[in-house]
Amino acid sequence: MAKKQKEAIFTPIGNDGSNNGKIEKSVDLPKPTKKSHKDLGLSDKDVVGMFEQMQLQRRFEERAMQMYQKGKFGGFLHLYIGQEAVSTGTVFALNDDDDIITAYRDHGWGLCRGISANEGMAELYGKATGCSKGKGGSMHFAKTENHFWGGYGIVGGHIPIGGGLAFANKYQDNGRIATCFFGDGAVDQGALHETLNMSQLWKLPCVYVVENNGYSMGTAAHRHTVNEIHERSKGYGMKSAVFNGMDVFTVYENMKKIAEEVRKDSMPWFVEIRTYRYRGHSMSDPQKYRTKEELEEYQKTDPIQRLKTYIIDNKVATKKKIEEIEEKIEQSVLDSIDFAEESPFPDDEALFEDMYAGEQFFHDKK
Ligand SMILES: Cc1ncc(C[n+]2csc(CCOP(=O)(O)OP(=O)(O)O)c2C)c(N)n1
Ligand SMILES: [Mg+2]
Repeated sequence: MAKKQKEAIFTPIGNDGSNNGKIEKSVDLPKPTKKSHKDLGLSDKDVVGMFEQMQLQRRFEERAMQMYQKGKFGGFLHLYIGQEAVSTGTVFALNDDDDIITAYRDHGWGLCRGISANEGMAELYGKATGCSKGKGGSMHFAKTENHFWGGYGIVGGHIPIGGGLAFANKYQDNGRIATCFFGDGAVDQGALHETLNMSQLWKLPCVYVVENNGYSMGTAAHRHTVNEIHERSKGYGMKSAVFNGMDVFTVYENMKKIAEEVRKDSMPWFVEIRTYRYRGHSMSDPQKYRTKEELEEYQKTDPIQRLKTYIIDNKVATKKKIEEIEEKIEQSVLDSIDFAEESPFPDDEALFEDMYAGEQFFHDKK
């Protein structure tokens, strides 16, 4: 009797990256909100501010990519391009002193939480004027005084720290919540599940958010994980949501509601925000795992273009005003390159500084 042929575990991808002629959508985008900015309680100024912020993140990274390609700095460089509505909608929805922690795709988050283009670019160049004094680089942007805790390179490794931030807020009874962002590649890491369990048990005020951008390095989400990601919450009896991350109003609307609930009830949430990264995983990625057509499909939903059209069509601001903002941002990013290039590298002694938390505490004890 002929042996039954083994079922293929993976759908084969053509060697030319064509996926055998099929356009495979790696992430299904739920429908965006139909509400206007006024329905959401946003002023015209807020909307223009959202545009400005997303445009800054985009131009900063496009220029950073160019400088990297010119060999101006090295190391890893993971770009957030395409995902800007997630950071921007969230930061507008949260209070300024709510905590944010994320993985290594962190430039957009840092800029949104008040790292200037100068401080960001200098950090990429490893200069002492950078947001992490030039000792963190691309993956370790941070601005703790603005409650942005970085920037972590180990997939899922920062998730318990996110839970810890929420624990501290609860312990200090300060009314703040924590938000912890990570990629679809982190959803099967043990650290996530240990943290979800303890968070539900201890009623921690934390929003755990998967930024599902379709891929974990070169592996599409449906090839590395079973079921719908947001359903992970069920095992912990945790409240959850899934929504579109290519529309800044949708992110704002949902994150605002969730943050209010988390603050009121002191209970965690598990959220999946669906988005898409336009560039490779990092700078050395030939992107054989997806087609040009797939990328172009998602680019049609571009969050910045979408908001720009909304602003002009609804007369929130004039086309001229938008162009002025674009020019201003372009100039600030170009200036940041000069600033980074002219800044000094950290002194040798800096190697021994910032090694331990509470150094000040130890000094005080001496
Ligand atoms: C524990 C661990 N395993 C493997 C890696 C190597 N690695 C770096 S990024 C990455 C993919 C993560 O993808 P995802 O979580 O979806 O985030 P994205 O890059 O899409 O933002 C992997 C496997 C790592 N950094 N840490
Ligand atoms: Mg991913």
